[in-house]
Amino acid sequence: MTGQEQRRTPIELDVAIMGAGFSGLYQLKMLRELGLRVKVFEAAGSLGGTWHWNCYPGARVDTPSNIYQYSDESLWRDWKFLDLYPSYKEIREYFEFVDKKWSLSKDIYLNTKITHAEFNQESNAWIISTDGTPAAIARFFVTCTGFASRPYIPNIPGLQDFKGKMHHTARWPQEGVKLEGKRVGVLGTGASGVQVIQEVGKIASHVTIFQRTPNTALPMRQKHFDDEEVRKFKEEFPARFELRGQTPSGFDMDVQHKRGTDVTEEERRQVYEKLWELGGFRFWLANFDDLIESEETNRSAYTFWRDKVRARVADPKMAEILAPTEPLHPFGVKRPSLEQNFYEVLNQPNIALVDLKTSPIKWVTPSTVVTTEGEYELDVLVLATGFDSITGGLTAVDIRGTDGQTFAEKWASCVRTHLGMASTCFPNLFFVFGPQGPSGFANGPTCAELQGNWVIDCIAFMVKNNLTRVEAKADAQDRWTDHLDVLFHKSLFPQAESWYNGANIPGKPRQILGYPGGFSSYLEICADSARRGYDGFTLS
Ligand code: N01
Repeated sequence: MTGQEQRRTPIELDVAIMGAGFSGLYQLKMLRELGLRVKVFEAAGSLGGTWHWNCYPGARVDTPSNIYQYSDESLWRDWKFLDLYPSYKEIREYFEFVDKKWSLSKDIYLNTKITHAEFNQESNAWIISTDGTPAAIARFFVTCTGFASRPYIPNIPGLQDFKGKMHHTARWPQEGVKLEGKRVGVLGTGASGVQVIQEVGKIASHVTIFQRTPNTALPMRQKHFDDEEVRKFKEEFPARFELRGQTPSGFDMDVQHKRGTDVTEEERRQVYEKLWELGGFRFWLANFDDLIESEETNRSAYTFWRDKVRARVADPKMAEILAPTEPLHPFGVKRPSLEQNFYEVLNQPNIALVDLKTSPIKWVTPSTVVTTEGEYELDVLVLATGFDSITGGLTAVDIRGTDGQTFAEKWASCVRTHLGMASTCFPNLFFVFGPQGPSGFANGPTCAELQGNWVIDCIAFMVKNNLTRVEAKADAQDRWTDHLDVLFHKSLFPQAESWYNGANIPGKPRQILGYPGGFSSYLEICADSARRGYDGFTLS
Protein backbone atom coordinates (compact mmCIF):
# COMPACT_ATOMS: atom_id res chain seq x y z
CA MET A 1 0.00 0.00 0.00
CA THR A 2 1.18 3.54 -0.59
CA GLY A 3 0.67 6.57 1.66
CA GLN A 4 -1.92 7.87 -0.83
CA GLU A 5 -4.01 4.75 -0.38
CA GLN A 6 -4.35 5.39 3.33
CA ARG A 7 -7.86 5.81 4.59
CA ARG A 8 -8.98 9.13 5.99
CA THR A 9 -10.64 7.80 9.13
CA PRO A 10 -8.25 6.13 11.55
CA ILE A 11 -8.20 2.38 11.26
CA GLU A 12 -8.70 0.27 14.36
CA LEU A 13 -5.87 -2.13 14.97
CA ASP A 14 -4.69 -4.56 17.53
CA VAL A 15 -1.10 -3.74 16.73
CA ALA A 16 0.58 -0.88 14.88
CA ILE A 17 4.19 -1.43 13.91
CA MET A 18 6.66 1.32 13.11
CA GLY A 19 9.28 0.26 10.57
CA ALA A 20 9.44 -2.39 7.84
CA GLY A 21 12.91 -3.80 8.43
CA PHE A 22 13.73 -7.29 9.70
CA SER A 23 12.04 -6.70 13.07
CA GLY A 24 8.88 -4.98 11.84
CA LEU A 25 8.19 -7.57 9.14
CA TYR A 26 8.67 -10.46 11.53
CA GLN A 27 6.25 -8.85 13.98
CA LEU A 28 3.72 -8.40 11.20
CA LYS A 29 3.91 -12.00 10.10
CA MET A 30 3.75 -13.54 13.56
CA LEU A 31 1.12 -11.24 15.07
CA ARG A 32 -1.11 -11.64 12.04
CA GLU A 33 -0.89 -15.41 12.50
CA LEU A 34 -2.38 -14.90 15.96
CA GLY A 35 -5.45 -13.53 14.23
CA LEU A 36 -4.69 -9.93 15.16
CA ARG A 37 -5.33 -6.87 13.04
CA VAL A 38 -1.85 -5.55 12.30
CA LYS A 39 -0.41 -2.87 10.03
CA VAL A 40 3.11 -1.60 9.46
CA PHE A 41 3.87 2.07 8.88
CA GLU A 42 7.09 2.71 6.98
CA ALA A 43 8.57 6.08 6.02
CA ALA A 44 10.55 4.63 3.10
CA GLY A 45 9.21 3.62 -0.29
CA SER A 46 10.22 -0.03 0.02
CA LEU A 47 10.77 -2.78 2.56
CA GLY A 48 14.08 -3.56 4.21
CA GLY A 49 14.61 -0.74 6.69
CA THR A 50 18.28 0.14 6.65
CA TRP A 51 18.70 -1.50 3.23
CA HIS A 52 16.33 0.98 1.66
CA TRP A 53 18.38 3.92 2.85
CA ASN A 54 21.91 2.55 2.63
CA CYS A 55 22.57 2.22 -1.08
CA TYR A 56 25.94 3.97 -1.15
CA PRO A 57 28.68 2.40 -3.28
CA GLY A 58 29.93 -0.76 -1.61
CA ALA A 59 27.05 -1.06 0.90
CA ARG A 60 26.91 -4.65 2.06
CA VAL A 61 26.16 -6.50 5.23
CA ASP A 62 29.01 -7.68 7.42
CA THR A 63 27.12 -10.61 8.92
CA PRO A 64 27.34 -13.95 7.07
CA SER A 65 24.30 -14.46 4.89
CA ASN A 66 23.30 -17.77 6.49
CA ILE A 67 22.30 -15.92 9.64
CA TYR A 68 21.48 -12.61 7.99
CA GLN A 69 18.07 -13.92 7.04
CA TYR A 70 14.98 -15.32 8.71
CA SER A 71 15.14 -18.86 10.04
CA ASP A 72 11.79 -19.82 8.47
CA GLU A 73 12.60 -22.90 6.40
CA SER A 74 9.97 -22.06 3.79
CA LEU A 75 12.11 -19.02 3.02
CA TRP A 76 15.66 -20.32 3.17
CA ARG A 77 14.93 -23.51 1.25
CA ASP A 78 13.87 -21.43 -1.74
CA TRP A 79 16.30 -18.56 -1.44
CA LYS A 80 19.99 -18.37 -2.06
CA PHE A 81 22.36 -15.55 -1.34
CA LEU A 82 25.18 -15.69 -3.83
CA ASP A 83 27.72 -14.07 -1.52
CA LEU A 84 28.71 -14.88 2.02
CA TYR A 85 28.34 -11.13 2.69
CA PRO A 86 25.62 -9.91 0.31
CA SER A 87 25.41 -6.42 -1.14
CA TYR A 88 22.48 -4.14 -0.44
CA LYS A 89 21.09 -5.07 -3.87
CA GLU A 90 20.93 -8.77 -3.01
CA ILE A 91 19.38 -7.98 0.37
CA ARG A 92 16.71 -5.84 -1.30
CA GLU A 93 15.89 -8.77 -3.57
CA TYR A 94 15.65 -10.95 -0.48
CA PHE A 95 13.10 -8.58 1.05
CA GLU A 96 11.05 -8.67 -2.15
CA PHE A 97 11.12 -12.46 -1.97
CA VAL A 98 10.06 -12.46 1.70
CA ASP A 99 7.30 -9.99 0.89
CA LYS A 100 5.84 -12.38 -1.68
CA LYS A 101 6.25 -15.53 0.41
CA TRP A 102 4.74 -14.01 3.53
CA SER A 103 2.23 -11.77 1.66
CA LEU A 104 3.29 -8.74 3.61
CA SER A 105 2.68 -5.71 1.41
CA LYS A 106 -1.09 -5.71 1.79
CA ASP A 107 -0.58 -4.75 5.43
CA ILE A 108 2.17 -2.20 4.98
CA TYR A 109 1.80 1.51 4.38
CA LEU A 110 4.90 2.68 2.54
CA ASN A 111 5.98 6.31 2.27
CA THR A 112 4.07 6.81 5.48
CA LYS A 113 5.85 8.41 8.36
CA ILE A 114 4.53 8.19 11.89
CA THR A 115 4.75 11.77 13.09
CA HIS A 116 2.86 11.65 16.37
CA ALA A 117 1.46 9.10 18.79
CA GLU A 118 -0.23 9.47 22.14
CA PHE A 119 -1.73 7.00 24.55
CA ASN A 120 -5.41 7.37 25.34
CA GLN A 121 -5.84 6.29 28.96
CA GLU A 122 -9.57 5.68 28.66
CA SER A 123 -9.42 3.32 25.74
CA ASN A 124 -5.92 2.05 26.59
CA ALA A 125 -4.93 2.50 22.98
CA TRP A 126 -2.39 4.44 20.97
CA ILE A 127 -3.68 7.12 18.65
CA ILE A 128 -1.17 7.26 15.85
CA SER A 129 -0.83 10.02 13.29
CA THR A 130 1.02 9.68 10.04
CA ASP A 131 2.21 12.72 8.17
CA GLY A 132 0.25 14.91 10.56
CA THR A 133 -3.11 13.09 10.29
CA PRO A 134 -4.62 10.55 12.74
CA ALA A 135 -4.25 7.24 10.93
CA ALA A 136 -4.72 4.44 13.44
CA ILE A 137 -6.01 3.54 16.87
CA ALA A 138 -4.03 0.58 18.10
CA ARG A 139 -4.08 -1.42 21.31
CA PHE A 140 -0.38 -2.13 21.01
CA PHE A 141 2.40 -0.19 19.37
CA VAL A 142 5.60 -2.02 18.44
CA THR A 143 8.49 0.23 17.45
CA CYS A 144 11.01 -1.36 15.10
CA THR A 145 13.08 1.63 14.11
CA GLY A 146 16.44 -0.15 14.15
CA PHE A 147 19.59 1.27 15.63
CA ALA A 148 20.72 3.32 12.67
CA SER A 149 17.71 5.15 11.30
CA ARG A 150 18.64 8.71 12.20
CA PRO A 151 21.73 9.89 10.31
CA TYR A 152 24.14 12.20 12.07
CA ILE A 153 25.73 15.11 10.22
CA PRO A 154 28.33 17.01 12.26
CA ASN A 155 28.03 20.73 12.67
CA ILE A 156 31.08 21.85 10.68
CA PRO A 157 31.28 25.54 9.74
CA GLY A 158 30.46 26.06 6.07
CA LEU A 159 29.35 22.46 5.43
CA GLN A 160 25.95 23.51 4.11
CA ASP A 161 27.61 25.86 1.63
CA PHE A 162 29.55 23.09 -0.10
CA LYS A 163 28.57 23.39 -3.76
CA GLY A 164 29.69 19.98 -4.98
CA LYS A 165 27.60 16.86 -4.46
CA MET A 166 27.29 16.01 -0.79
CA HIS A 167 25.37 13.06 0.67
CA HIS A 168 25.20 11.18 3.92
CA THR A 169 25.74 7.45 3.30
CA ALA A 170 22.33 6.63 4.78
CA ARG A 171 20.59 9.17 2.53
CA TRP A 172 22.39 8.18 -0.62
CA PRO A 173 20.31 8.99 -3.74
CA GLN A 174 18.54 5.86 -4.97
CA GLU A 175 19.57 6.71 -8.53
CA GLY A 176 23.25 6.81 -7.50
CA VAL A 177 25.88 9.51 -7.82
CA LYS A 178 28.47 9.73 -10.59
CA LEU A 179 31.87 9.29 -8.97
CA GLU A 180 33.98 8.18 -11.94
CA GLY A 181 36.83 10.60 -12.49
CA LYS A 182 35.77 12.85 -9.60
CA ARG A 183 37.73 14.17 -6.65
CA VAL A 184 35.91 12.58 -3.76
CA GLY A 185 36.27 13.30 -0.05
CA VAL A 186 35.07 10.74 2.50
CA LEU A 187 34.48 12.02 6.01
CA GLY A 188 34.43 9.17 8.50
CA THR A 189 35.98 5.71 8.54
CA GLY A 190 33.37 3.60 10.33
CA ALA A 191 31.78 0.60 8.61
CA SER A 192 30.12 2.85 6.00
CA GLY A 193 33.28 4.87 5.31
CA VAL A 194 35.42 1.75 4.83
CA GLN A 195 32.93 0.28 2.37
CA VAL A 196 32.64 3.51 0.38
CA ILE A 197 36.41 3.94 0.21
CA GLN A 198 36.95 0.42 -1.15
CA GLU A 199 34.56 1.13 -4.05
CA VAL A 200 35.28 4.78 -4.74
CA GLY A 201 39.03 4.13 -4.69
CA LYS A 202 38.56 2.10 -7.88
CA ILE A 203 36.78 4.76 -9.91
CA ALA A 204 37.45 8.24 -8.57
CA SER A 205 40.34 10.29 -9.92
CA HIS A 206 41.30 11.07 -6.34
CA VAL A 207 39.98 10.20 -2.89
CA THR A 208 40.75 12.18 0.25
CA ILE A 209 39.94 10.27 3.40
CA PHE A 210 39.29 12.32 6.52
CA GLN A 211 39.91 9.99 9.44
CA ARG A 212 39.48 10.93 13.07
CA THR A 213 39.74 7.53 14.73
CA PRO A 214 41.25 4.54 12.91
CA ASN A 215 38.91 1.66 12.28
CA THR A 216 40.11 -1.64 13.72
CA ALA A 217 38.91 -3.34 10.54
CA LEU A 218 39.05 -7.11 10.18
CA PRO A 219 39.42 -9.23 7.04
CA MET A 220 36.01 -10.11 5.66
CA ARG A 221 37.13 -13.04 3.51
CA GLN A 222 34.21 -12.64 1.15
CA LYS A 223 33.11 -15.75 -0.70
CA HIS A 224 31.03 -16.14 -3.82
CA PHE A 225 29.05 -19.38 -3.70
CA ASP A 226 28.33 -21.81 -6.49
CA ASP A 227 25.20 -23.98 -6.36
CA GLU A 228 26.97 -26.91 -4.74
CA GLU A 229 28.39 -24.70 -2.00
CA VAL A 230 24.96 -23.20 -1.37
CA ARG A 231 23.52 -26.70 -1.04
CA LYS A 232 26.19 -27.76 1.44
CA PHE A 233 25.92 -24.49 3.34
CA LYS A 234 22.17 -24.99 3.72
CA GLU A 235 22.67 -28.36 5.35
CA GLU A 236 24.22 -26.50 8.27
CA PHE A 237 21.48 -23.88 8.51
CA PRO A 238 19.27 -25.48 11.18
CA ALA A 239 22.23 -25.98 13.52
CA ARG A 240 23.50 -22.49 12.85
CA PHE A 241 20.10 -20.91 13.48
CA GLU A 242 19.91 -22.87 16.70
CA LEU A 243 23.31 -21.64 17.85
CA ARG A 244 22.37 -17.97 17.41
CA GLY A 245 20.41 -17.90 20.67
CA GLN A 246 23.19 -19.53 22.63
CA THR A 247 26.05 -17.14 21.99
CA PRO A 248 26.90 -13.71 23.40
CA SER A 249 26.66 -12.12 19.96
CA GLY A 250 23.58 -13.75 18.46
CA PHE A 251 25.93 -14.98 15.72
CA ASP A 252 26.60 -18.61 14.93
CA MET A 253 30.05 -18.31 16.46
CA ASP A 254 30.90 -18.67 20.10
CA VAL A 255 33.71 -17.29 22.24
CA GLN A 256 36.69 -19.51 23.17
CA HIS A 257 35.34 -20.23 26.67
CA LYS A 258 38.75 -19.55 28.12
CA ARG A 259 40.52 -16.43 29.21
CA GLY A 260 43.43 -15.04 27.29
CA THR A 261 45.19 -14.46 30.59
CA ASP A 262 45.07 -18.20 31.38
CA VAL A 263 47.04 -19.32 28.35
CA THR A 264 50.57 -18.72 27.11
CA GLU A 265 51.44 -15.98 24.66
CA GLU A 266 52.14 -18.70 22.08
CA GLU A 267 48.68 -20.25 22.55
CA ARG A 268 47.09 -16.84 22.25
CA ARG A 269 48.92 -16.27 19.03
CA GLN A 270 47.75 -19.58 17.60
CA VAL A 271 44.15 -18.73 18.44
CA TYR A 272 44.49 -15.26 16.91
CA GLU A 273 46.03 -16.66 13.72
CA LYS A 274 43.24 -19.18 13.33
CA LEU A 275 40.49 -16.60 13.88
CA TRP A 276 42.22 -14.19 11.53
CA GLU A 277 42.44 -16.76 8.76
CA LEU A 278 38.80 -17.78 9.19
CA GLY A 279 37.92 -14.11 8.90
CA GLY A 280 34.76 -12.12 9.47
CA PHE A 281 34.03 -11.05 13.02
CA ARG A 282 35.66 -14.14 14.54
CA PHE A 283 38.68 -12.21 15.74
CA TRP A 284 36.23 -10.05 17.70
CA LEU A 285 33.26 -12.27 18.61
CA ALA A 286 34.90 -15.70 18.82
CA ASN A 287 38.00 -14.55 20.66
CA PHE A 288 38.96 -15.18 24.31
CA ASP A 289 36.05 -14.52 26.58
CA ASP A 290 37.96 -11.84 28.54
CA LEU A 291 38.74 -9.80 25.41
CA ILE A 292 36.49 -6.92 26.50
CA GLU A 293 37.39 -7.22 30.19
CA SER A 294 41.08 -7.85 30.50
CA GLU A 295 43.55 -5.10 29.60
CA GLU A 296 46.21 -7.77 29.07
CA THR A 297 44.24 -9.96 26.66
CA ASN A 298 42.90 -6.95 24.87
CA ARG A 299 46.33 -5.44 24.43
CA SER A 300 47.75 -8.62 22.97
CA ALA A 301 44.83 -8.82 20.52
CA TYR A 302 45.37 -5.19 19.55
CA THR A 303 49.07 -5.79 18.95
CA PHE A 304 48.29 -8.77 16.74
CA TRP A 305 45.74 -6.73 14.77
CA ARG A 306 48.13 -3.76 14.48
CA ASP A 307 50.98 -5.84 13.10
CA LYS A 308 48.75 -7.60 10.57
CA VAL A 309 47.47 -4.26 9.27
CA ARG A 310 50.83 -2.54 9.20
CA ALA A 311 52.25 -5.36 7.09
CA ARG A 312 49.75 -4.36 4.39
CA VAL A 313 50.42 -0.62 4.33
CA ALA A 314 53.39 0.56 2.30
CA ASP A 315 53.94 4.03 3.77
CA PRO A 316 55.12 3.83 7.41
CA LYS A 317 53.60 7.24 8.22
CA MET A 318 50.24 6.12 6.88
CA ALA A 319 50.59 2.81 8.73
CA GLU A 320 51.03 4.67 12.01
CA ILE A 321 47.86 6.70 11.38
CA LEU A 322 45.85 3.60 10.45
CA ALA A 323 47.21 1.23 13.09
CA PRO A 324 48.97 3.26 15.76
CA THR A 325 51.74 1.71 17.83
CA GLU A 326 49.78 2.60 20.95
CA PRO A 327 46.04 1.86 20.70
CA LEU A 328 43.72 4.85 20.86
CA HIS A 329 41.19 2.64 22.64
CA PRO A 330 40.99 -1.05 23.50
CA PHE A 331 40.28 -3.41 20.63
CA GLY A 332 36.61 -4.18 19.99
CA VAL A 333 35.01 -1.62 22.30
CA LYS A 334 34.35 0.55 19.29
CA ARG A 335 32.78 -1.48 16.50
CA PRO A 336 35.29 -2.98 14.07
CA SER A 337 34.27 -3.25 10.42
CA LEU A 338 34.94 -5.92 7.90
CA GLU A 339 37.15 -4.97 4.99
CA GLN A 340 38.00 -6.67 1.72
CA ASN A 341 40.90 -4.66 0.30
CA PHE A 342 40.73 -1.47 2.35
CA TYR A 343 44.42 -1.31 3.16
CA GLU A 344 45.48 -2.14 -0.41
CA VAL A 345 43.24 0.68 -1.68
CA LEU A 346 44.97 3.02 0.74
CA ASN A 347 48.29 2.18 -0.91
CA GLN A 348 47.02 3.49 -4.27
CA PRO A 349 48.51 6.71 -5.65
CA ASN A 350 45.05 8.32 -5.99
CA ILE A 351 44.40 8.15 -2.22
CA ALA A 352 45.31 10.68 0.47
CA LEU A 353 44.74 10.06 4.16
CA VAL A 354 44.19 13.09 6.38
CA ASP A 355 44.60 12.51 10.09
CA LEU A 356 42.00 14.69 11.78
CA LYS A 357 43.51 13.93 15.19
CA THR A 358 46.56 16.01 14.28
CA SER A 359 44.91 18.35 11.75
CA PRO A 360 41.23 18.87 12.56
CA ILE A 361 38.78 20.35 10.06
CA LYS A 362 38.50 24.13 10.44
CA TRP A 363 35.72 24.71 7.95
CA VAL A 364 34.29 23.78 4.59
CA THR A 365 34.18 26.18 1.64
CA PRO A 366 32.02 25.77 -1.50
CA SER A 367 34.70 23.58 -3.08
CA THR A 368 37.16 22.54 -0.37
CA VAL A 369 37.60 21.08 3.08
CA VAL A 370 40.05 23.10 5.13
CA THR A 371 42.02 21.54 7.97
CA THR A 372 44.62 23.14 10.20
CA GLU A 373 47.28 21.79 7.83
CA GLY A 374 45.82 21.90 4.34
CA GLU A 375 42.98 22.58 1.93
CA TYR A 376 41.47 19.80 -0.20
CA GLU A 377 39.60 20.46 -3.47
CA LEU A 378 36.60 18.16 -3.89
CA ASP A 379 33.79 17.51 -6.36
CA VAL A 380 31.92 15.15 -4.05
CA LEU A 381 31.86 14.93 -0.26
CA VAL A 382 30.61 11.69 1.26
CA LEU A 383 29.41 12.05 4.83
CA ALA A 384 30.03 8.65 6.39
CA THR A 385 29.49 10.18 9.79
CA GLY A 386 27.19 7.66 11.38
CA PHE A 387 23.97 7.89 13.32
CA ASP A 388 22.26 9.10 16.44
CA SER A 389 22.31 5.42 17.17
CA ILE A 390 19.86 3.20 19.00
CA THR A 391 17.73 5.97 20.53
CA GLY A 392 17.62 8.36 17.53
CA GLY A 393 14.82 6.58 15.68
CA LEU A 394 12.56 6.98 18.72
CA THR A 395 13.58 10.41 20.01
CA ALA A 396 13.01 11.85 16.53
CA VAL A 397 9.29 11.04 16.68
CA ASP A 398 6.71 12.87 18.74
CA ILE A 399 5.55 9.85 20.74
CA ARG A 400 3.97 11.05 23.99
CA GLY A 401 3.61 8.95 27.09
CA THR A 402 0.97 9.18 29.79
CA ASP A 403 2.75 12.13 31.42
CA GLY A 404 2.78 14.04 28.12
CA GLN A 405 6.51 13.67 27.63
CA THR A 406 8.24 12.41 24.51
CA PHE A 407 11.14 9.94 24.50
CA ALA A 408 13.45 12.84 23.71
CA GLU A 409 12.29 14.65 26.87
CA LYS A 410 12.14 11.58 29.04
CA TRP A 411 15.60 10.36 28.07
CA ALA A 412 17.28 13.76 27.94
CA SER A 413 19.70 12.82 30.70
CA CYS A 414 19.37 9.03 30.87
CA VAL A 415 17.64 6.31 28.87
CA ARG A 416 15.57 3.99 31.03
CA THR A 417 13.69 0.91 29.92
CA HIS A 418 12.90 -2.45 31.43
CA LEU A 419 14.73 -5.24 29.59
CA GLY A 420 15.04 -2.99 26.56
CA MET A 421 11.44 -3.95 25.87
CA ALA A 422 9.34 -1.08 27.24
CA SER A 423 9.55 2.13 29.21
CA THR A 424 7.48 3.56 32.08
CA CYS A 425 4.70 5.96 31.01
CA PHE A 426 4.54 4.31 27.59
CA PRO A 427 2.03 1.50 28.19
CA ASN A 428 1.42 -1.10 25.49
CA LEU A 429 4.45 0.13 23.58
CA PHE A 430 7.35 -2.24 22.88
CA PHE A 431 10.80 -1.86 21.38
CA VAL A 432 12.46 -4.50 19.24
CA PHE A 433 16.20 -3.99 18.66
CA GLY A 434 15.86 -0.73 20.57
CA PRO A 435 17.50 0.97 23.56
CA GLN A 436 18.97 -1.19 26.32
CA GLY A 437 18.19 -4.35 24.35
CA PRO A 438 20.79 -6.32 22.41
CA SER A 439 20.93 -3.68 19.64
CA GLY A 440 24.39 -2.99 18.36
CA PHE A 441 25.84 -5.98 20.17
CA ALA A 442 23.93 -8.73 18.43
CA ASN A 443 22.97 -9.81 14.95
CA GLY A 444 19.90 -7.92 13.71
CA PRO A 445 17.79 -10.75 12.25
CA THR A 446 18.54 -12.87 15.33
CA CYS A 447 17.16 -10.11 17.55
CA ALA A 448 14.22 -9.55 15.21
CA GLU A 449 13.20 -13.16 15.86
CA LEU A 450 14.36 -14.01 19.36
CA GLN A 451 13.81 -10.69 21.09
CA GLY A 452 10.79 -10.21 18.83
CA ASN A 453 9.29 -13.51 20.06
CA TRP A 454 9.19 -12.15 23.60
CA VAL A 455 7.10 -9.17 22.43
CA ILE A 456 4.80 -11.41 20.38
CA ASP A 457 4.34 -13.79 23.32
CA CYS A 458 3.60 -10.90 25.67
CA ILE A 459 0.95 -9.48 23.32
CA ALA A 460 -0.53 -12.98 22.90
CA PHE A 461 -0.61 -13.37 26.67
CA MET A 462 -2.38 -10.03 27.08
CA VAL A 463 -4.97 -10.88 24.45
CA LYS A 464 -5.59 -14.38 25.76
CA ASN A 465 -6.09 -13.14 29.31
CA ASN A 466 -8.23 -10.15 28.31
CA LEU A 467 -5.67 -7.75 29.71
CA THR A 468 -5.67 -4.24 28.35
CA ARG A 469 -2.55 -2.58 29.64
CA VAL A 470 1.10 -3.53 30.16
CA GLU A 471 3.65 -1.06 31.43
CA ALA A 472 7.24 -1.23 32.65
CA LYS A 473 7.55 -0.52 36.38
CA ALA A 474 9.70 2.47 37.29
CA ASP A 475 11.76 0.58 39.88
CA ALA A 476 12.34 -2.29 37.44
CA GLN A 477 13.66 0.03 34.76
CA ASP A 478 15.91 1.73 37.30
CA ARG A 479 17.35 -1.65 38.22
CA TRP A 480 17.80 -2.59 34.57
CA THR A 481 19.58 0.69 33.87
CA ASP A 482 21.84 0.17 36.91
CA HIS A 483 22.54 -3.40 35.79
CA LEU A 484 23.68 -2.20 32.37
CA ASP A 485 25.78 0.48 34.00
CA VAL A 486 27.54 -2.06 36.22
CA LEU A 487 28.29 -4.31 33.23
CA PHE A 488 29.51 -1.32 31.27
CA HIS A 489 31.94 -0.19 33.97
CA LYS A 490 33.22 -3.71 34.54
CA SER A 491 34.24 -3.84 30.88
CA LEU A 492 36.64 -1.85 28.72
CA PHE A 493 33.73 -0.20 26.84
CA PRO A 494 33.98 3.12 28.72
CA GLN A 495 37.46 3.61 27.27
CA ALA A 496 36.20 4.45 23.76
CA GLU A 497 34.23 7.29 22.26
CA SER A 498 31.62 5.31 20.42
CA TRP A 499 28.03 5.17 19.31
CA TYR A 500 27.69 2.29 21.78
CA ASN A 501 27.75 4.83 24.60
CA GLY A 502 26.37 7.96 22.94
CA ALA A 503 29.78 9.60 22.70
CA ASN A 504 29.55 10.11 18.93
CA ILE A 505 26.81 12.72 19.29
CA PRO A 506 27.72 16.01 20.96
CA GLY A 507 25.58 16.53 24.08
CA LYS A 508 24.13 12.99 24.12
CA PRO A 509 24.23 11.48 27.61
CA ARG A 510 27.02 8.95 28.13
CA GLN A 511 25.61 5.57 28.97
CA ILE A 512 25.75 2.17 27.40
CA LEU A 513 22.83 2.04 24.98
CA GLY A 514 22.76 -1.68 24.22
CA TYR A 515 22.81 -4.64 26.59
CA PRO A 516 26.52 -5.48 27.03
CA GLY A 517 26.07 -8.72 28.98
CA GLY A 518 25.72 -11.03 25.98
CA PHE A 519 22.75 -12.02 23.87
CA SER A 520 22.20 -15.48 25.35
CA SER A 521 22.19 -14.09 28.91
CA TYR A 522 19.80 -11.38 27.79
CA LEU A 523 17.37 -13.94 26.40
CA GLU A 524 17.48 -15.89 29.65
CA ILE A 525 16.71 -12.79 31.73
CA CYS A 526 13.78 -11.90 29.47
CA ALA A 527 12.44 -15.46 29.50
CA ASP A 528 12.70 -15.50 33.26
CA SER A 529 10.63 -12.31 33.52
CA ALA A 530 7.95 -13.86 31.29
CA ARG A 531 7.93 -17.10 33.30
CA ARG A 532 7.31 -15.09 36.44
CA GLY A 533 4.23 -13.42 34.96
CA TYR A 534 6.19 -10.61 33.30
CA ASP A 535 8.11 -9.59 36.33
CA GLY A 536 8.97 -5.89 36.24
CA PHE A 537 5.82 -5.01 34.30
CA THR A 538 2.36 -4.07 35.51
CA LEU A 539 -0.33 -5.99 33.67
CA SER A 540 -3.93 -4.97 34.12
O1 N01 B 1 29.04 5.15 11.44
P1 N01 B 1 30.13 5.21 12.60
P2 N01 B 1 28.91 4.10 10.25
N1 N01 B 1 34.60 14.90 12.37
O2 N01 B 1 29.52 5.99 13.70
C1 N01 B 1 33.38 9.97 11.93
C2 N01 B 1 26.35 -0.32 10.98
N2 N01 B 1 26.76 -0.45 9.60
O3 N01 B 1 27.78 4.54 9.40
O4 N01 B 1 35.27 7.42 15.16
C3 N01 B 1 35.27 13.86 11.85
O5 N01 B 1 30.67 3.91 12.90
C4 N01 B 1 33.66 9.05 13.07
O6 N01 B 1 34.89 9.37 13.68
P3 N01 B 1 35.16 8.91 15.22
C5 N01 B 1 27.46 -0.85 11.84
O7 N01 B 1 26.93 -1.43 12.99
C6 N01 B 1 26.82 -1.68 9.17
O8 N01 B 1 30.17 3.85 9.60
O9 N01 B 1 33.94 9.35 15.97
N3 N01 B 1 34.85 12.62 11.80
C7 N01 B 1 33.61 7.70 12.36
O10 N01 B 1 34.80 7.43 11.70
C8 N01 B 1 28.23 0.37 12.16
O11 N01 B 1 29.01 0.26 13.31
C9 N01 B 1 27.22 -1.89 7.90
O12 N01 B 1 36.38 9.60 15.60
C10 N01 B 1 33.62 12.39 12.29
C11 N01 B 1 32.51 7.94 11.32
O13 N01 B 1 32.39 9.34 11.15
C12 N01 B 1 27.11 1.37 12.30
O14 N01 B 1 26.19 1.03 11.29
C13 N01 B 1 27.57 -0.87 7.04
C14 N01 B 1 32.83 13.41 12.84
C15 N01 B 1 31.18 7.40 11.79
O15 N01 B 1 31.30 6.03 11.93
C16 N01 B 1 27.56 2.78 12.05
O16 N01 B 1 28.50 2.79 10.98
C17 N01 B 1 27.50 0.38 7.53
C18 N01 B 1 33.37 14.70 12.88
N4 N01 B 1 32.70 15.74 13.41
C19 N01 B 1 27.08 0.58 8.80
N5 N01 B 1 31.67 12.87 13.25
C20 N01 B 1 27.22 -3.25 7.50
O17 N01 B 1 28.07 -3.70 6.86
C21 N01 B 1 31.73 11.56 12.96
N6 N01 B 1 32.91 11.27 12.38
C22 N01 B 1 26.08 -4.03 7.98
